[in-house]
Order: sequence, then C-alpha cells, then structure tokens
Amino acid sequence: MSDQNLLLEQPEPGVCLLTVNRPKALNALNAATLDELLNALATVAGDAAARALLVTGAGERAFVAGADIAEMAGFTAAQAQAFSEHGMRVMSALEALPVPVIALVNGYALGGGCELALACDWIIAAENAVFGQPEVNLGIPPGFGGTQRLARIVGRARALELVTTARQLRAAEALAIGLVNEVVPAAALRERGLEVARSIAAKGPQAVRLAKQAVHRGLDQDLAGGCAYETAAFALAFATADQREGMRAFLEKRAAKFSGR
Ligand code: DAK
Repeated sequence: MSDQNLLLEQPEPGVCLLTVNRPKALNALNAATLDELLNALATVAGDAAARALLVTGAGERAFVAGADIAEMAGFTAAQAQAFSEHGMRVMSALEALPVPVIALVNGYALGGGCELALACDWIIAAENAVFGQPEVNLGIPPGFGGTQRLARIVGRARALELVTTARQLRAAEALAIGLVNEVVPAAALRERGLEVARSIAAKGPQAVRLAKQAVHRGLDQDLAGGCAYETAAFALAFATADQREGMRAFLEKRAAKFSGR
C-alpha cells in the first residue's frame, strides 16, 4: 500500500514496515500524513497475519522532524485542537495495535517525531539519531502526548528537563537514559529491525498479543490490578491452539508450528 506521504510494505511474512515518506520536509507530519497513518494502522490492526510493525522515516536524515511547522503556523486555536486530537488518535492507535511496534529511528526524531517514536513499544536507534521535544522554541508545549509518554519512560525529572529546555539528545545518551533499547550503525538499522520482528513472528502470536496487552494495561493501574489482568491473560492463553501446540512441541522436542489461533 502506498499513499502520498506513507509507504506500507510487508518485507517478510508477518512483518509490516511503515515508512513516513516526506524526505524533503524531513518527514514532518502534516494533517494528510496523519490521515494516512490512521488508515495504515487500521490496515495493520485488521491483518490477522501481521506479527510485528516497524515504523521508520524515508531517507537518511530524519525519522520525523516533528509536526509540519509550515502547516501549523497559520492555525487558529480550533484548528490546533483538531490537529492535536488527530495526532493523539494516531498515537493511541499505534499503542493499541495488537502486535508489537518498534520505531527504527534513523536521524532526527523531534517534537511530534519523538512523540511518534515514544508511542511505539520500543525504539531501536541508528547512531545518527537525535531526539528532542523542541516545541517550546516555537512557543508551544508538546501536543501529541510527549509530556505524558516521555515522563513515563525516562522519569519526571528528565522529561521536565527535556520539554522545558528543548535540549536534544544523541543516540548514546538516549540509550543511557532508557529512551531507546539499542543503538546500531545506520546502515544496519533496517536489518536489525527485521531481525527483531522475525524473532517475534516466530513466537506464539496469541501469547505475544496477550503479553503486550498485559504490559500496557498493567502500567495504567496498580500492581494488584495489573497482576489480576495478567492472570486473566494467562488463563485465556489456555483456550488457544497456540498454547496446545507450543507445549506439545516442547514435549515432543520439535519446533512449534503456531497457527495464531
Ligand atoms: N516542519 C516542516 N518542515 C520542516 C520541519 C518541520 N518540523 N523540519 C524540517 N523541515 C524542512 C525545512 O523547512 C527544510 O525545508 P526547505 O527549506 O528545504 O523547503 C527541510 O525540511 C530541511 O530542513 P533544514 O534545511 O532545516 O535542515 P537542517 O539540517 O539545517 O536542520 C533540523 C535539520 C531538524 C535541525 C531543522 O530542520 C529543524 O530544527 N526542524 C524543526 C524541528 C522542530 O522544531 N520540530 C518540532 C516541530 S513542532 C500540537 C500538536 C502537535 C505538536 C504541537 C502542538 N497541538 C496542535 C497542540 C507538535 C509540534 C511539533 O512537532
């Protein structure tokens, strides 16, 4: 599938690759791109064969350099609210996808671009990645969930520093504060993403989905509530063909052939 500003491919069975494709504007997110993102995410969500989603930016300079400043400059307050709600819907749709979503950050991930990466389940960064929330330079606060997701991932003090000073981080520092899971040479980023996605695709699909949901739901509540959710997810797995196949394969000393049912 190919929209004007977005490419959705399936480079390998079960692996979806979404590329924001506006390299001349460093892949900045305008309203049209947000629309296309929502449609693409609905396609992935509805694809029963999907096992993992990789999200990246076209070209070698940027993942996404933020919301499109040229488009935002003339917004009225009502248009800004509509744009923010639109962006929030995209970030929530990403987070709610049943399959793991990995951001492959290949350059600038600023403002809405950093927020897009934060809404993915985790981030693999190229050595040339640069992260930041520079909105205050433009006289606005973050608008696509940055204040919330950044604080949950790197903690209150670091998030406050980053959103109020607009300081940008290189990949090594992002790794040190837990913003990214790993850093690889730029030329190896796509292959590393595919390798991780492939390893997820080989696991029990129902178990992966249940585990992802349990982590997300658990973080929204206290430990007891999260553990109760995990118990329910664990029990539900015993109603799947994947659980029967996974355990039978172990006992028969062979590789499991999961059906995703
Ligand atoms: N929007 C539009 N165009 C952008 C852009 C952006 N965010 N970032 C870069 N570009 C464009 C540049 O204008 C330039 O276009 P041409 O002049 O060639 O036509 C082209 O991409 C290449 O950029 P540069 O020439 O500037 O390249 P450099 O290597 O010199 O600099 C840079 C790269 C990433 C450091 C620089 O481009 C830069 O600082 N870009 C802006 C980064 C930024 O501030 N990002 C945050 C944007 S604000 C809200 C909802 C959402 C948001 C806020 C509120 N609500 C409605 C409440 C989100 C806000 C943001 O994301």
